[in-house]
Amino acid sequence: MLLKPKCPVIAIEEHYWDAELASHFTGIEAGRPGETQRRLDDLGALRLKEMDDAGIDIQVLSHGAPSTQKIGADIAVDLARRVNDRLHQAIGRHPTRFAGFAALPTADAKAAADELERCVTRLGFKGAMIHGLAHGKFIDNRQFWPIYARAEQLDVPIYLHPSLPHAAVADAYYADYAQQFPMVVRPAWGYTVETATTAIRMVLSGVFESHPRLKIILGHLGETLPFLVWRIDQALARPGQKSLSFRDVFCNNFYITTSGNFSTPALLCCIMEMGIDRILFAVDWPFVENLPATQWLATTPICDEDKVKILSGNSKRLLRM
Ligand code: GRE
Ligand code: ZN
Repeated sequence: MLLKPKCPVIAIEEHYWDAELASHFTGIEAGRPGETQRRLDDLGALRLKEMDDAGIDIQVLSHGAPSTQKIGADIAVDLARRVNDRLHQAIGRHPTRFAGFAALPTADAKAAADELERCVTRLGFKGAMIHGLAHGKFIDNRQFWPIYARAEQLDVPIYLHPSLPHAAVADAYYADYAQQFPMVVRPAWGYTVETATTAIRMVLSGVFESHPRLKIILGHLGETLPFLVWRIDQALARPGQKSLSFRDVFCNNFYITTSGNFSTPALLCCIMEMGIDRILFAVDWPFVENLPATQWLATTPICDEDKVKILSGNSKRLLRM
């Protein structure tokens, strides 16, 4: 086995499950098959053993999709508080091994901003995670901007995580193949398209003009955007459009993680387009196993100093750990 440099390993897109929150869902959103669900439900021995076996020191925990993004304000505002309080208790049982991202009741953006502040200032959370469309809307919509204003004020990032595509999209784009290839709707492609679209819309919305210090994290090596940033930037700079530098916003306000995408060519592309300081280690456990992630990073053809930045240096700085 290749030795990794001596440094802590912090993984920042690592999921768990809250039974009360999940009781509001049906189908695949209510729980994942077998072993995956057993791991989502575990916040103790099994999780810690799989972290230890792969050399992961700390998981920054977040709920699995769709979290609180499809629950109405009447329920979600109080529910998110209980969910975050329970996560806080779980972190308290292993405070050197776990940290957390908050679940936010996006149905009421003011309440979501207040919950973000409570979670950061009172519970020590590192930011929040939002999963896909919120209540059928893309989250660049102005109704959600109070959340981004507060995140900027608190200087914590918002992690944009995939969730199931809009039902009309799933039907028009994937129905022909969803039976034979259920993953095509999710991590194989559907998640990526939906999340990349959200990120592009965030840039187009002007939210980074109003909130220039807003920080957004994308998983999965940036949901294809580092590969496409040149083309998107060039196309949006053609005449006849509102003035905007896509590259400036993408490379200044966004961070990306290695979750579920352990490709060396893709990583090198990300480093070349965004710089080493914007790339953070993540696995996407338990949807993806820990060991392939740490083994892969150890073998990447980058110097130890850069590996240290990815494995924990960048998250120490961004998440103040
Ligand atoms: C899921 O939410 O079900 C999921 C992920 C990431 C990869 C695979 C997967 O979040 O099924
Ligand atoms: Zn994930």
